[in-house]
Amino acid sequence: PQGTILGYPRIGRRRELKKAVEAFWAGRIDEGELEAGAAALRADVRERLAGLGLGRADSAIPESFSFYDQVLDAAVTVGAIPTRFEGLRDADGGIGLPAYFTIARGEGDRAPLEMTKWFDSNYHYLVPEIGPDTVFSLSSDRIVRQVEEAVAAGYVTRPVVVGPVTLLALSKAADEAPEGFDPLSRLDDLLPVYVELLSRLAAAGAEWVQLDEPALVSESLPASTAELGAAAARAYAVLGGATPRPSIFVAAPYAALGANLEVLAAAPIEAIGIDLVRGTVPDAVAGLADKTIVGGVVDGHNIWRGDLSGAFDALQSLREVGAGGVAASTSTSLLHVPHDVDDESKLDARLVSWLAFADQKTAQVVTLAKGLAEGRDAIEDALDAASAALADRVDAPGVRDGAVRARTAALQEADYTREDYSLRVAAQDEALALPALPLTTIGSFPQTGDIRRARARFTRGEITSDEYEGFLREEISRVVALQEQLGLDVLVHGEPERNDMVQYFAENLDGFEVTENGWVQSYGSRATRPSILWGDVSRPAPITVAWSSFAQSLTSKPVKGMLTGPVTILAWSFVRDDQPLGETADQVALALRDEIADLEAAGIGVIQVDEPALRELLPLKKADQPAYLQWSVDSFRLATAAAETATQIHTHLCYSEFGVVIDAIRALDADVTSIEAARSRMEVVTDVAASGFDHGIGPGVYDIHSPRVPSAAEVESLLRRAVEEIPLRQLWVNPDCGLKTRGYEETNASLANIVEAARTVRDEVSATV
Ligand code: THG
Ligand code: ZN
Repeated sequence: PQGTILGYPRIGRRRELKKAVEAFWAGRIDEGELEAGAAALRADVRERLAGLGLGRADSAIPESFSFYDQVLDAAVTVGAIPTRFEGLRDADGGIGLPAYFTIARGEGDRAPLEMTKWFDSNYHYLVPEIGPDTVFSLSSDRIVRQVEEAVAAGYVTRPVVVGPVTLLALSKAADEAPEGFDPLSRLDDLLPVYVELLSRLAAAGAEWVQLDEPALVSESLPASTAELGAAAARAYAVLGGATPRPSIFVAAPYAALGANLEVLAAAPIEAIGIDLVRGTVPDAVAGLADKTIVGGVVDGHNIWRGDLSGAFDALQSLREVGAGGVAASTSTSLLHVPHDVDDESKLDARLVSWLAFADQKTAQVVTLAKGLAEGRDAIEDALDAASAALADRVDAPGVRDGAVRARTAALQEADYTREDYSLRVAAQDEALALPALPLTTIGSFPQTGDIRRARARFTRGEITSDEYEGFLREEISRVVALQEQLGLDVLVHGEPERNDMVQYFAENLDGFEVTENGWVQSYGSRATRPSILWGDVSRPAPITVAWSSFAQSLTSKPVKGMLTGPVTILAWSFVRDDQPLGETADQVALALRDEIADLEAAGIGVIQVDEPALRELLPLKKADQPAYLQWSVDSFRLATAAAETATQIHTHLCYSEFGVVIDAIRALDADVTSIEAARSRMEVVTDVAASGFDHGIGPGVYDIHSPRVPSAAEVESLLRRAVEEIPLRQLWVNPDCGLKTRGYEETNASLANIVEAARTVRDEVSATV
C-alpha cells in the first residue's frame, strides 16, 4: 500500500473497551463476553479504516488492538514474565487473559509490573522484568488469532508488535538478576521466539508485519543509540533471514532515526518507517533500493490538521533517498489522539476546521497515498483546503491577543526571580510558625462517587449552580475538619470542584477548548481528555480564589492554594503548533502569576504550583534538552516570582527519578518541593542529600498508588532515614501524590499513621538536640 497508519486508538469511540474491561474486572461480565466485545470493537475499527480509504486486502490496516498495553502484549507473547507470575500459566504454558491482567495490575503480594512513560508521549507502558534465567517461549498467540479473525472477515491486516530490540531496551532487570545485568544481553535468546511468531503470522495470512522499534531513536535509554543500532543489526539479520515470514516493516517513530537508518537500510527487511514530523528527510542511504521507505508525515502526537501540502512535499523529497518505494503514514501510532472530530458537537466550527483526530488523519494519509500514486494534481483540492485552514488560523480572533503579546514582550529578567531564599525562609518561618517536620498533603482528597455524581448532575443541568456550590462547600468543610482532627499542619481544600488538574484550568482560561469525547488512553483502562490550547492564553477572572479562601475561613491553620503549573498544563493538553512552546508556556505562566497575586490578596500564604509533568516533556534527543529545561523552568519561575517574600511556594513532582531533574528542580527555586519516594523506599533522599539541595523537601512517605495502608512503624522508619540524611529544617512530611484516586477508608487510616509517625520522630529529634 502507499498509505498506512502506524496504529489506531484502542479504547473505542465511547471508551467501550474501558467499560468492558472494567466490567470484567468487577465480575459483571465473563471472559467470553469481554472477548466478544473486543472482537466487535476490532471489527468496527477495520470497517471504519477501510471506509476511510485504507485497503482491505493490502495490509494497510494495522492490527494494533490491545486489552491493556502493547509492551505487556509483546512480553506475554514471548513469555517474558516475572517469576512471581509463573504460577498463573495455563497447563500448556500459555498466558491467558486473567493472568495477563494480573501481571498488569498485581494481586495480593504479587506487585504489578511498574508503569512508565512511553517515549515523549502521555501514554504509559508496563515495564517488563527480564533476568538471566527468563525463559523465552511463545506463550500467547493472541495476535495470530487476530490476524485470522481479520482474514475470516475478508481483510488482510498488518499485525503490529513491539520489536525485540525495543522490548528488551525498555525492560528492567528482574529482581533476582545480578547487579549490572542488562536485559539487552538476552537478545539472541529472544530472537527464536520472534522467528516462530513470524512463521505463525505468515501461516495465519499476514503478508506484512510491523515491528515497532522506537528505542532506535531515543537518547534517553540506558543503552546508547549505537548499542541499540548494533542490537538492531543482529536482530534484523536473524528475523529477515527467517522463513516463512511476512514482509517486515520496522517502524521507528517519535524522533529522527539518525545513524540507525543506515543500520535498518542494510538489514534484510522490506520497509522502514521514519518520523518526518520530528525528523527531516534524510540524505540518500545505501541499501534502500529494495525497500519501501514509509514517511511519517502526518503528526500522530497532535490534533492539528496541519500542513498537508508540506507533508506531500516531504514525501516527494523522500523519493530522493534511493528507496525502491515511498509510502505515506503517520509519524507515530494514532494512539495519542482521540477518535474523531465529528464526535464533537460543541466545538466552534472554525476551530473544528483546523483539527484532525485519528479518523481525519487516516483520511489525510489516504489523500497523500493517492497523490503518490497519481501525482499532485489528483489531490490538489485537498491540499489547498488544508492550506486554507492553516492560513485561516493565522488571523482568526483569539489566536493572537494584542494585550497578551504586549505583556510577554515586555518581560524583563527580574520578572523571573524572587527575593533571596534566606530572606524568604526567615519571613515564612515568622508568618507560618510551623513545627519541625510539618505535615501536609499534596492537594486532592478522594474524589468520591458522591462528588462525581454531583458534578455529572450539575453538568446535565439537574441541579443549579447554587446547589452544586453548596455541595462543594460542604465537602470542603468536611475535608478541612478532617485534617484539623488528624493534626495536619498545612491544610488543603481537597479540590472537589476539579474533574482534572489540567482540564479544570483549561475550562477557566481563554485560549483553551475542551472536548466531549476526545478521550486518549493514558494507561490500561484509564484515559484523559486533553484540552486544546489553540489561542493566546489569558485569565478572564480568578479561578481558585473563592474555594481556597472559603477553606481558609474555616480554620486558623494555613490553607495551601492549589494551582497546576504551566509545563504540566502544556504537557497534558494538545498545544498549538504555530509558535515555540516556551512562548505559550509564558502566557500560561502570566495567568497563574495573576492567580497567585489574587490568592495572596485573599489571605492565602502557602501556594502550591504542581509540575508533575516537568520530567515528561523532556525531549528524547540530548541536544534538545537544555533548551527545554530553560523554557520550562523559566515559565515556572515567571508564574511564581511575583509572590511575596513571606508567601511559601510549594511544588510537587510525581516521578522518583529525582537525579535526572535535580538541576531543574533546584532552578525552580520553590520553597518546598514534594516528590514521590515511598515506592523507591526513600532512595531519593540519598540523591537529594548528595545534590546539596538546600530548600524544603517532602519525600513522600505513603504510596498513594496502592490501596495498602502503611503502618506508623513503617512511616517512622522512612522518616528516620530522611532525618539522618537531610537537615531537619528542610524536611516535610506528606504522601507521595494527591489522594483523589484513593477511598476515604485507607486515606484516613494512612494519614493517621503518618501523623503518629511524624510526632514520634519529632519527639526523638527534639530529645537529641
Ligand atoms: N490529568 C491529565 N493528564 C494526566 C494525568 C492527570 N496524565 C498523566 C497522568 N495524570 C496519567 N494518570 C491518569 C490517572 C488516572 C486517570 C487518567 C490518567 C483516570 N481517568 C479516568 C478514567 O479513565 O476512568 C477519567 C477521568 C475523568 O473523568 O476525567 O482515572 O491527572 N490531564
Ligand atoms: Zn504526584
